[in-house]
Amino acid sequence: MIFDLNEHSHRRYNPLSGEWVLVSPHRTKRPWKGQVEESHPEVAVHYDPNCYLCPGNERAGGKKNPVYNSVFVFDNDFAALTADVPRGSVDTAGLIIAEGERGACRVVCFSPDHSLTLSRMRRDDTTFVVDEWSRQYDELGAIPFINHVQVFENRGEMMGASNPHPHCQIWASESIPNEPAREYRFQLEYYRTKKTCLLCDYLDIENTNGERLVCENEHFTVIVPFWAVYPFEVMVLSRAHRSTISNFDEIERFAFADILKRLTTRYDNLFQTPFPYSMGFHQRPTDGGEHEYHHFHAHFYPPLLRSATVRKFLVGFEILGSPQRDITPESAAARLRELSEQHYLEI
Ligand code: H2U
Ligand code: ZN
Repeated sequence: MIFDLNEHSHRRYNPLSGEWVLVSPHRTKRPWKGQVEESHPEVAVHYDPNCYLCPGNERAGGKKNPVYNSVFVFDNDFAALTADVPRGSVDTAGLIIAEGERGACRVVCFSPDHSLTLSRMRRDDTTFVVDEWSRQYDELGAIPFINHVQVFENRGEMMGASNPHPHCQIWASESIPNEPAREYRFQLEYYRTKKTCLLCDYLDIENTNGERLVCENEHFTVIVPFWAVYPFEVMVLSRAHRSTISNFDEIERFAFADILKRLTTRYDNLFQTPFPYSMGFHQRPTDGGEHEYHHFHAHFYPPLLRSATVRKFLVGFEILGSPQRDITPESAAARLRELSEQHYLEI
């Protein structure tokens, strides 16, 4: 028997995290109903008087939103990280360890229109959001004690988003969070050994092969990574070696808005439903270092598996052993690739 990635159980290595994912392709031989949920397009509510993110409304903390007409940013009223934490640490025998952590949390409303999503916003309007992400990275990163800026969006109730109004969060912190810290370490090791960028080299392989490509434009490529854990997980990579959004020029900022719209439209079209996900950007640390080894990318982690209601849970073997997947990244990419870039609600 000859080892075949499409047939035999195997584990795949994630060179960004040093972890393995178990892939069991034969399990997809279980009948696939190709089930499409009935879509229930709700009436679009452009303004919701009870939404704490809509223009002019009062937020839970008592502050009032201005009547904004583009992007709107505010300090999170329930910030997980604040600037006023006293310095301090605990270390008992190297086993009970804690450190004070300072930071800042903000909320970015993408649009005054309560009904919109990244998939349905105009590219020009999303470009204003990209501009704001860039400004926020620079502004928060310039605070002396901030060493990392994490932009992320939780979309959909399934992912714990508190509100459908199009928005994301930014958590800027003193220390570098686990996920980016690990990626920096692996990218740096690769850069030291090979003298090239890990993700530039990876992108070259994916471009030659094309099996895991979802869509691309002149400046960005969307792929289902070889080591993806979530069924329709993707990475958005800048084609040029950039390390932050604030390194993008004007054309790249527009191209980034374009690729986000195209990807999220494909996602929504997959099960004809607003597709839930957590996404975020990994940009270089803001500690003043060059970090030339780091390559800008976005991760999208969507939980849906084979319909609008069947989701993947990381349970059992996955939280006690290793994560596992049935449909291969190659077949997930093929499905995303064949979808239209015209949103199902706009046909
Ligand atoms: P999520 O939908 O990803 O939970 O983001 C909403 C954030 O908005 C959340 O972090 C904040 C919550 O703390 N928030 C305010 O800052 N003010 C409010 O009035 C309600 C929610
Ligand atoms: Zn709203």
